[in-house]
Amino acid sequence: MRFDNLGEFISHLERNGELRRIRAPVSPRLEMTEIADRVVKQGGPALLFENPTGFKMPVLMNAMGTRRRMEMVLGTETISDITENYLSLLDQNAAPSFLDKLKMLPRLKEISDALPTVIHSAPCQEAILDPPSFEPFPILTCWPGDGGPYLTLPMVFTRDPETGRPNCGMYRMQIYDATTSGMHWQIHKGGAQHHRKAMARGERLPVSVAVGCDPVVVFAAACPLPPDTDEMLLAGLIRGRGVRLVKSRTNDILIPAEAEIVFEGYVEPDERRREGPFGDHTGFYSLPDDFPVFHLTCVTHRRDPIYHATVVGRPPMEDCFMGEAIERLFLPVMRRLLPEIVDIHMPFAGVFHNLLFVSIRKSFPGHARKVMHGLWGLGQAMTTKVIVVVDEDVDVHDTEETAWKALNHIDPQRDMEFVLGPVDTLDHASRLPNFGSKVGIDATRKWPEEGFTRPWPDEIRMSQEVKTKINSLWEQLGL
Ligand SMILES: Cc1cc2nc3c(=O)[nH]c(=O)nc-3n(C[C@H](O)[C@H](O)[C@H](O)COP(=O)(O)O)c2cc1C
Ligand SMILES: [Mn+2]
Repeated sequence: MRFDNLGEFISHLERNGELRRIRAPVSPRLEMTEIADRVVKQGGPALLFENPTGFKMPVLMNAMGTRRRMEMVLGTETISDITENYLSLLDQNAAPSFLDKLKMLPRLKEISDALPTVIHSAPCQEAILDPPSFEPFPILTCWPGDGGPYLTLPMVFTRDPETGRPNCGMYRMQIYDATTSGMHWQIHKGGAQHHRKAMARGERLPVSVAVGCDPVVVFAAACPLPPDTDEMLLAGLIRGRGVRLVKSRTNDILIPAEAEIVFEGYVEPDERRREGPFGDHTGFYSLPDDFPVFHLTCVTHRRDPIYHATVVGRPPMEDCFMGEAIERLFLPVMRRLLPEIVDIHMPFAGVFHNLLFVSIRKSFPGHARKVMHGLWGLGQAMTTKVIVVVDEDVDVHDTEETAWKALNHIDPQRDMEFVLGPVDTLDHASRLPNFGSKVGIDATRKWPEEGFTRPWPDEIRMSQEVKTKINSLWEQLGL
């Protein structure tokens, strides 16, 4: 099942009993948060608030808030299928032999079908709001201590000022007034990189922000792709059909033609303004800090737009399920660079940057430490605070099993690898913003070649003979 826009996805959710329409008036100020938070924590449906108090358009929340709905978004039976599906496509980049190329021919078509196409008349430009303003939109104030209302699912499009290459990232935007907002791209992200280049040239950076789209496009905006890799191409690969783009009205940025709402504008090179606090996906408020400022110059939208939002906070929240899908999707990419990786898992409580479990096929002394450093050298995994490396017999998706085996297998002083380096902007405990310490825990079996000469015990398991005997007795025992 593929969707061209948010409306088609909503209909699909509704036909499958995955959507609840809420007719009662509910305020986007705190009230929608309280409802969505309770529903996501019960594994409940997507929510369409049809009567946001004080606003005319409906608000969609919790659309991707379960594994099942994330599977619907990505068009896979199970989340783990994603890994298999994209592995072979990604394999293309690995200098294939001639025979491999022949085998890949049908897949090459898949890639060309996935390229974005540019059209000239688009649903997202059916209406123009004059004068441009954020005010008609039911933008949520999520938590009581928040600095204001925030766009929480914006797809922020920029172009590299030197090469013209596009980037799309999801960076929250705090509304300051009718035509200005914050632009919370953290310094490690694509948008921030484009902004640094614009600053070096002393130029304004044009920015277009889409809200609401085919959920694959929304998901792609949150994916940690390498720099200069187009998020819209990834969306096209997952959709099996290229994303249709259209030029923004007031700048040269291409935006998804099927978006619900588009905010066009720019960010000045040197302007900064206090942003925050914001009840964040760590479950804590991120502290106020200075961030770039977005100036709104034009608003276009569909005739009857749907405002798409999420709320983040103490996990599990909707972003956890997006993160889980990202974990599955990027596992083959990590394996390509670190082939000894068997599996990885980031438990929700670790809010992605705090904790990563990785199982490896250990083949040489110090291998676990090599993998930690490899992970800290990979894109956004660079900010992982705690990496736990285990042997391949550990199911990293089973947090109890991982904790049990890892804790049994470590001598803390010997097995911790402390490093200093970049940490997540949302880490409120690091000694400095964006810079601090991280730890890797080598919880693999220790080898004599690593200086461990005591015997290593076996895991306790009953013999198959006894098991079979007890199986045959079992019914008789009435237990
Ligand atoms: C709901 C949600 C909100 C997010 N908010 C931010 C944010 O405010 N700032 C930020 O830098 N990243 C945020 N992220 C993470 C980025 O979208 C993610 O790191 C993405 O890879 C950025 O794209 P880029 O690699 O092209 O910069 C958010 C992700 C989600 C799912
Ligand atoms: Mn990017």
